[in-house]
Amino acid sequence: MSLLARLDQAVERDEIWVAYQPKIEMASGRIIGAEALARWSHPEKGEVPPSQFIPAAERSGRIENLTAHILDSAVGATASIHRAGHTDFSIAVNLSARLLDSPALLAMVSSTLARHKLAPHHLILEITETTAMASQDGIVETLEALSASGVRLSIDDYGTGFSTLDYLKRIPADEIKIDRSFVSMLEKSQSDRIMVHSTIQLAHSLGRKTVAEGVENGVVLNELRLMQCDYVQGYYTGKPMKLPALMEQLPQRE
Ligand code: G
Ligand code: G
Ligand code: MN
Ligand code: NA
Repeated sequence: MSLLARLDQAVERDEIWVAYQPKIEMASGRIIGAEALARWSHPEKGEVPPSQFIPAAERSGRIENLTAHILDSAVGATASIHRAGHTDFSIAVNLSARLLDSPALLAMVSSTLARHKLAPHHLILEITETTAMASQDGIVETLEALSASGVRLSIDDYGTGFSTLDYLKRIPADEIKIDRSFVSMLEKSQSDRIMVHSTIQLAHSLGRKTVAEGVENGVVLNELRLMQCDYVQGYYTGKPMKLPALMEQLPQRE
């Protein structure tokens, strides 16, 4: 059976699950949230990477169903983290460009939050820079409606889209995630260092927060601290992990 034909079943059978990568606040060193990353444990093919099944789901009209499943898991997990006492924890979920056209998106998001009794500002939706850039009026309206509902928005893969800066004004983003291709080169490349530093300054002057992705060592972490980057995410501060492992890393209550 093809990967695609198995996708609906995979959702029903819970073969598709969510890994959580910690997001660290630079100022406190605390885990203040996580990014939800889809995983497919296929019974025959083993671990199928999202770079394979997400595009397949997009092409075949299955992305809405798949995202509903991932969003439900991620928001449910966050509600349980809140019940364990970590009430400022927030969750970031990746949103495919396709979904921004979907009239059902807003209802999907708000019903999921309501079902798990999670306040909207604890959910961050990540859209890639390429999606944000191509934003036609319809998409901007969808993003504005999401933002007005209290959900936060993040621009993912920032710096990879050969963009004009114009869209940064138009998209109500709360946060910019600097792509790991720049972050990983911080140590060695002067031009990447300048790129990252000026992105942080630009974001701050527009009132947005910054996240550096792909932090793989302490030298890079320290450079980002000097640049006053707000949050970091990367293998050095935490790999994507299952929910119980993430919960173990959160500070225990007395
Ligand atoms: O975790 P990993 O490096 O394998 O993820 C690869 C890519 O898959 C990342 O770019 C990530 O944004 C994307 N991805 C992971 N989970 C989801 C998801 O639930 N929805 C969408 N649209 N993309 C996802
Ligand atoms: O494209 P997006 O930012 O949504 O996806 C994040 C992807 O980056 C995930 O697949 C995650 O596994 C991967 N990732 C997270 N931290 C690191 C890191 O420090 N190094 C590398 N190479 N990949 C990372
Ligand atoms: Mn992402
Ligand atoms: Na990214």
